[in-house]
Amino acid sequence: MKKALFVLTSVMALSAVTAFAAPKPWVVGFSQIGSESEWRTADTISVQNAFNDDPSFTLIYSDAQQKQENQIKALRTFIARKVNCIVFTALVETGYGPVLQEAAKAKIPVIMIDRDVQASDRALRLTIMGSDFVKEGEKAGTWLADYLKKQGLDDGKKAINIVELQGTTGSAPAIDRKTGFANILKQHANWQLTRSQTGNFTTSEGKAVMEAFLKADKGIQVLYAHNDGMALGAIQAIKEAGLKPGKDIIVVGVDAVKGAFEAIVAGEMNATIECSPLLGPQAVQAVTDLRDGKKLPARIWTIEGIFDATNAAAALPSRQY
Ligand code: GYE
Repeated sequence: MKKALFVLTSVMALSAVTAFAAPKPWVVGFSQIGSESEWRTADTISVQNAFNDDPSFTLIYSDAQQKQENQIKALRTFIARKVNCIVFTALVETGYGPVLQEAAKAKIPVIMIDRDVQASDRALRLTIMGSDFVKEGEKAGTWLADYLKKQGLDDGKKAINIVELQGTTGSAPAIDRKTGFANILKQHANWQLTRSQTGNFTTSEGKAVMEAFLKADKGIQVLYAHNDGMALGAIQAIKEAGLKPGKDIIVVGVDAVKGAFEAIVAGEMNATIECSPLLGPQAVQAVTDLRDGKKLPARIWTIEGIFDATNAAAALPSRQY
């Protein structure tokens, strides 16, 4: 009798444990590209906080420090560890086909955030969430056309001398922001893109490349930078060359980071096209839906605006990045 009672209580205790134990957290591997910009830092923090705040997930974070081989290694480690899901930002578009195939073979779903892989590899990932970089480039061009017209600076005939600072060569935002801006440039026969070089999305390289541009060309009227970090570096170079950024040279960037708002308010930058890095909550939602067996949309867009002297000061206090 005593023994039977012991067995019974043990079974009860065991079923109580099974009934109340929290399910094992889902393990998510996040392969980030590095920390090249203010934008990237905000993005990393957003994703880490969103997953770490949810006890039903365990996040494994890996920083590739701008090296594709590090990123491929990290993805292989995630596959070997049999994570439940991979969240991935591709440094450049090409070169990930084989590792994505390995993930597919291991039945590990891959959710891209921010930067996508090349079109021919897109069937290997589940979805992509982030910004429309082509549209951002188009917004920059359209904003410029409008501004030049309002300022009476463009008669449609006299050449407008534009220089471009590109992002990391081969990355989705550099390719697409160039394409988007070129779409608008094509509509203005007198706009001339006289120089276009990579500044690798960093402030220091943006400054160095702009210094070289300014040395070679005294007639630059517009700078279009693929991110604000490079624009802010270029602003330094423009000042050091004895010119007034925002006045002698119109400066347009992308991201809408705090530094750009401050430069616009100071009259040293003219516009920034918003690209939100706050992808964490959206990423958690997508992974949760995936875990719940829901079908994810093929594309999850973020919604973004444009900031210039007309609205930057009012928006600045509430900016999160
Ligand atoms: O614009 C830039 C960053 O991939 C959209 O990468 C991102 C870009 C962002 O370094 O600042």
